[in-house]
Amino acid sequence: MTRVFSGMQPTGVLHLGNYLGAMKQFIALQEEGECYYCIVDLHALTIPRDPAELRRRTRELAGLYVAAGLDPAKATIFVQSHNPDHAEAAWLLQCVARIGELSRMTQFKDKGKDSESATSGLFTYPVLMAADILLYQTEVVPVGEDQRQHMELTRDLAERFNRQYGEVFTVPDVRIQKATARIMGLDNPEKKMSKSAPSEANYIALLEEPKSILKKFKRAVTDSGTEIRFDPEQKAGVSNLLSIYSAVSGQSIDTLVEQYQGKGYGHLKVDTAEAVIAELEPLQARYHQLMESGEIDDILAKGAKQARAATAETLAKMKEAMGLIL
Ligand code: ATP
Ligand code: LTN
Repeated sequence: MTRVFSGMQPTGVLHLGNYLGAMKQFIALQEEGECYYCIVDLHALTIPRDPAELRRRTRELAGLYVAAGLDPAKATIFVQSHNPDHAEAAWLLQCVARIGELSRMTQFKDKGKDSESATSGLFTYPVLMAADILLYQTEVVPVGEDQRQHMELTRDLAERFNRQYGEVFTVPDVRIQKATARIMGLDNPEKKMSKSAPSEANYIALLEEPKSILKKFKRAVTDSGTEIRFDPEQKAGVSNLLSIYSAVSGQSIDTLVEQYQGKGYGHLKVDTAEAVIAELEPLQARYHQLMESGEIDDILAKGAKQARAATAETLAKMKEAMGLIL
């Protein structure tokens, strides 16, 4: 069975971009692979957070994973800090990673490079991500487009370690779902939908009320034309709506374009909103039920045990290869 690993940060609200770009792939892969899905709370610490909020968001994300369709009987769902091997392996890999390559990471350049007060954790963030992945001998990592550079670094670190210390790691492949790799913001279709966006009009949260979802789609920014066609360069807003509609309805973009010939943007917006609401309603119902029952804490306890069991051998191999006494 293919080993699959991916993670999401328990920060901000989870949005439709996370769901379509990452989570839907997680759900599909659990049918064919041995999957580990992690809530990366240690990564969240790279930017100062309110401790109570981090705890709440961590449970919330776990609940959303399960409510969206991840099945704890098929996949291991766990919190990163519950398996201490991640932090330990990250240290070992920091002694393989180079300052030069970490300085070139665009996420670091965007978020911290020019700030004296940025944490050193923000700088070594991608090394912890590499540790997450490599510890599980992962073969496939499903993520959105923005993680491509981090995945290249992960592969480089695996190859360098194997060369320097002997074969320990599987070199993982990235898996990016093209059609939904970059869902754009509703208020600005030139930028990706993001939970750190300054305006709430940018995203649809997974737990958002139907009324509010409809309102945001109605106000979604499009061009001043009237023609409905898929053209992300010239018609970013309309194309984004078509991508979203297609992903939640299962209809191809070509079919939708044909169906909306001669109809205005207004129709497309309302129908997209309704399709999104229909997709999210069962998820929202399951979420509330899960959280109230306390079931989520049992799922995370079981996941932590499974995760620890999966990484012990690789961590021991790393230490041994590097010259530590076991
Ligand atoms: P931020 O926007 O604050 O950088 P984020 O929304 O990217 O955060 P992450 O936790 O970093 O959230 O991402 C979780 C997963 O969702 C990653 O695999 C990421 O690639 C994917 N993802 C995030 N935004 C989008 C988007 N707009 N379209 C498609 N996939 C996305
Ligand atoms: N950097 C990723 C989150 C992340 C991750 C991982 C993704 C941390 N560790 C391991 C895949 C595999 C992000 O910001 N989306």
